[in-house]
Amino acid sequence: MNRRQLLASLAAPLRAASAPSRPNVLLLSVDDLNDWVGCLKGYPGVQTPNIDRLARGGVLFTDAHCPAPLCNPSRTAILTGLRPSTTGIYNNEQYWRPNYPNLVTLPMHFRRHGYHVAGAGKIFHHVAGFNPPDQWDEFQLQQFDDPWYRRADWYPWNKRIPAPPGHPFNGLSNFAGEFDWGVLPTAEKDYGDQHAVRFAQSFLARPQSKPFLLAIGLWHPHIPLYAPQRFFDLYPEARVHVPLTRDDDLTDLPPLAQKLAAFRRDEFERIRSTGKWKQFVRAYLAAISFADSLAGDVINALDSSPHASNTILVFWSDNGWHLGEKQHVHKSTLWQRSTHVPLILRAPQARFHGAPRTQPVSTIDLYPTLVDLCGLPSPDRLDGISLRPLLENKSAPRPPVVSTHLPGTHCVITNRWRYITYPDGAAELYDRRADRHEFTNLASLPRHRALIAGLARHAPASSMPPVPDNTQFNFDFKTHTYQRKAQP
Ligand SMILES: [Ca+2]
Repeated sequence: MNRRQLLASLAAPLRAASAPSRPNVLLLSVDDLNDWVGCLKGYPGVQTPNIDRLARGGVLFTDAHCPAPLCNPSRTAILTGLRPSTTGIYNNEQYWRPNYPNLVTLPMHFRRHGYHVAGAGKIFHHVAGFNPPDQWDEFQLQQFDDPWYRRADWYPWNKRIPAPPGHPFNGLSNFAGEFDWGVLPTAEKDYGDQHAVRFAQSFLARPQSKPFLLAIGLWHPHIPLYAPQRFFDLYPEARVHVPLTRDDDLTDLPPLAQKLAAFRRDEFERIRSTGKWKQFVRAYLAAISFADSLAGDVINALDSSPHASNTILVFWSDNGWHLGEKQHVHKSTLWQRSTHVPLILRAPQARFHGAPRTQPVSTIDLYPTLVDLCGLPSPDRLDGISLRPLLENKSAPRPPVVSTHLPGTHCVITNRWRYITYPDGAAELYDRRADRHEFTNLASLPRHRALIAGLARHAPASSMPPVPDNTQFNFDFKTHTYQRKAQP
């Protein structure tokens, strides 16, 4: 071997080793977490040290919103990259797979392009039929804090056990099953989400021969608001405050908005009339800090792993949550409480990091962003827009953000305004800068006519009618197949 050949033989493996390899992706999600996070300042005094630390070390999007304010439509939109108005999937009772057998979701797309794709917990909606096994190379199903409550037909993998003594722990008997809160009579390590955390820890500790996409979906702080005592201890009841609300807040809402606010109103009325509003808020805070601790365990597992320097980490929530604002204690509305969510992206490219990005963005932008950052070809249609330009330039312009609840029921969000439109032509308009609680609907003021016309142009021009819901299919969990029922 002459010197030239020797150099060539030495250079070849060096070139191979330094060839750009695709980054890994860790998608870390929580459920029903609104902006009550330290770095988003939604509730002064909330304790989320792990999320805040991630925000400081990555890019915090301070004005991120969900594509739909409810679990299944939001998660389906984020993971398919298509809005509810594109797919016709608006509620928790619509499977995506039998309606769109050929749809390539985010995990599938990565799988098809050489990634090892793994997941645990709640990524797609958590009921059987929403999470086809062909999405994943490996998947660990959601384990619940309250297995006694879980219906056998919806959660066939769940081992049913009787409710523990003391249940329901909020002291309100016959209070809608899942709507409970308190401390479970169990060790912290036995809460349901810990199974997903352990899956992440074990996965990340292993060397991987291919680039990977790992999706870890935490249930908390979704109801039931169960958390270990130490998280309740962070919030002595005397120091907890309920959100600022106004008794006349609903008087300027159009009828369809009144209807959204009234959804499950009975639960809020009961919490308030039994003097438990503050306890309910406290339980949400405890569940948030528990979620933060669990998220911290996953982040630490990544940071102490061999994959730390080549993994894009995205932290997100599927939708927000009301705690009495607009006389409402759920989601499924298009106000700030329901649409505003935490979104943090930490990329190996540290040059992206630093100043928070304040332009409104949507979590539906995640699919195109990750495809872009990982150098994968883009699917034919995605409704979101890559966040990469905004990562590279914090002043990059962005179009207004749209969130959709029902056909023809959308909000359009800009830095300054929130415009909500209903299929009957009614509207709401809020000045987000002057009225952050969205108390005053300005839509009827003639001086805003041109502004409203401009915002309305950003709402989807038409909405796909709802696709058939689960009652139209026989679903078999063992074979994961769907059969359309005969039409009458
Ligand atoms: Ca949710």
